[in-house]
Parts: sequence; structure tokens; C-alpha cells
Amino acid sequence: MSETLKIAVQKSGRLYEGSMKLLKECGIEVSNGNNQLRVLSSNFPVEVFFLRDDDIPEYVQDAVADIGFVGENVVREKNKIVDSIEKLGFGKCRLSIAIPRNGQLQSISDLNGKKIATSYPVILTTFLNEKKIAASIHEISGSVEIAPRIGLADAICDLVSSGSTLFTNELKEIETILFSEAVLIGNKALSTEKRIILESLLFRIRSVKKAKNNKYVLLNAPNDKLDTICSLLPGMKSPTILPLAEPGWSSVHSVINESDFWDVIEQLKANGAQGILIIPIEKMII
Ligand code: PRT
Ligand code: ZN
Repeated sequence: MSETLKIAVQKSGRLYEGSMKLLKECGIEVSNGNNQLRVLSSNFPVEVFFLRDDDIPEYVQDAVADIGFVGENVVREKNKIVDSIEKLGFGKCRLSIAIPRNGQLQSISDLNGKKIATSYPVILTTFLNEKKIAASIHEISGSVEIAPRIGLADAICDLVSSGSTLFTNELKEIETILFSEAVLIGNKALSTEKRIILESLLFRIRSVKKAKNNKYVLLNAPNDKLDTICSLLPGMKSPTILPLAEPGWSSVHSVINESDFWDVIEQLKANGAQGILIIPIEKMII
């Protein structure tokens, strides 16, 4: 049998959907209808293993899986010997220290001699050592945010995304230790055959990510404004310009980056562009 690449994905939880969606967008079919532990793709040489996220770094280190999709926070906390290969653009959050909103504490230096509850003792210990703060760590595995209210700790160190959990528990963030998103990690000793499959998967992942960060733009412009408008639109090479049926006007096609989007659109309008259409790109191959 020819080689397959074993991918570890979170079985259920916050990274499950993003991971499966990414595989789908890469054209890789994986049906997990029967809640199975492992599923072979029907159209790409990968086998997906569904696991708890905490176990993924160790399984990848030990070559039970070849690669895995997991949060950077888990990779840092577990400290296993794996390669961090590619950020995946979903599962974004931050690991922060939070304190009671109306309490005595004000800043991280007030944490000396205090107790901090967390599920991330390794990352927190490193942070406290770096900042020379002598606080004690109380490790708990879930519902960290209630610890100050029930007298278990003075502060917490936990993941935050919208901030609403902190808000409803009357806590406020005072320091961010780490920004995190899902990453693709890999075993350090993949065979040549597996590396070839990984390269092909990475090519697809990068094309999907690029497409998400860019938009296709179509607009009409008076010919005497074409130079200015084209200078605002770098595109992949240079914009495509086609004459319109109406004399003196052209249609301009290009690609713009999501981060520059609103700025560029305003400038295009200010320079005489009309009928601007913005279209999502499905895949972008460069
Ligand atoms: O069962 P398993 O061990 O696999 O799952 P789990 O319960 O350990 O993890 P899960 O599914 O909760 O999270 C998986 C990964 O998602 C994390 O390791 C992070 O990389 C990422 N992620 C992104 C988050 C969040 N955002 C997040 N908001 N993980 C957890 N949270 C929690 C946080 O702990 C807090 O309780 O959500 C709450 C805060 O959210 P906001 O929106 O109220 O700020
Ligand atoms: Zn977990």
C-alpha cells in the first residue's frame, strides 16, 4: 500500500469545525459520519485521527500521527519536540492574566505572594519567572474563571476570545502572555514520501489562506484616470484593463488585500471609479 499522511485533529471542541472546513476547502474529502477514531480520505493520501487537543503534540512527537492541527497555546504548554509549520488562521485567542474588576489588585506586580488559577502552569511559570513575580500557581482544568469568586485564587490566567466570560465573572484582563491560533505541527522525522504529501497539503492550505486574505475587484474607470487608479491596485502582476462599449471608459480587474480593502476602495471612488464589485476568491495559486 502506498504511504498516507496521518493528521491529528481535535475530536470535538473549538478547533474541530475549523479543521474540517480547512480540509474541505483544500479539496480533501473526509467523512466522519459515524464518530470514528480514524478516517481515510477518499481522494487524498491522508488519514485523519480524531483526538483530544491536549494529546495532539505528544502523538505527533511520538509519530502516532505525522502532523496535527492544534492551538499554539497547547503546543507551548505541552513543550513536546515537534515542528511548528504553518499558522492556520482559525481558533484565534489570547492567554491572559485577569484580576477581579473591583478588587485591591491593579497590576501584575501586585501578584507577588498571590495565588493564580490556571490550566497553563508551564507557560505561566515561565512568564512569572521572566517578570520576577513570586506568585503561586493553582492548576485547575476547567472553569478557571470562577476561581477568584469562590476564594480559590486571587487572579486567573486563561484563554480569552470575545472577553465575555471575563466580563460576566467580574474580571478584567491586565496582561496578555500569548496570542494564539491553530497551527499545523509536524513530526521531526517524516519519511520522504510523507514529506511529499505534506508539501502538497501545504500548497493547498496556503492557496486557501491567500484567497481568504484577498478579494477580486472589478470597476469601471474613465480612461483619463486609469493611471491613478492602476497605481492604487497592485494586483498579482498588474491590473487587467478592458475597453467598455462606452467610449472613454475601461473596465479594470485586480486583486486587493483584505487589510488594505476599505482604504483602497475609498481612494478608488475618490479618483472616479464607478460600479465597483468586490468578489471573494475561492483559491489563489501564485
Ligand atoms: O476535549 P478537548 O481537550 O479536545 O478540548 P478542550 O475543552 O481542551 O478545548 P476547547 O475545545 O475549549 O478549545 C480548543 C482550542 O481552541 C484551545 O486550545 C484554543 O487554542 C482555542 N480557543 C480559541 C479557545 C478559545 N478561543 C476560547 N475562548 N479555547 C478556549 N476558550 C475558552 C476560554 O478558556 C474561556 O473559558 O472560552 C472562554 C472565553 O471565551 P470568551 O469568548 O468569553 O472570551
Ligand atoms: Zn483540551
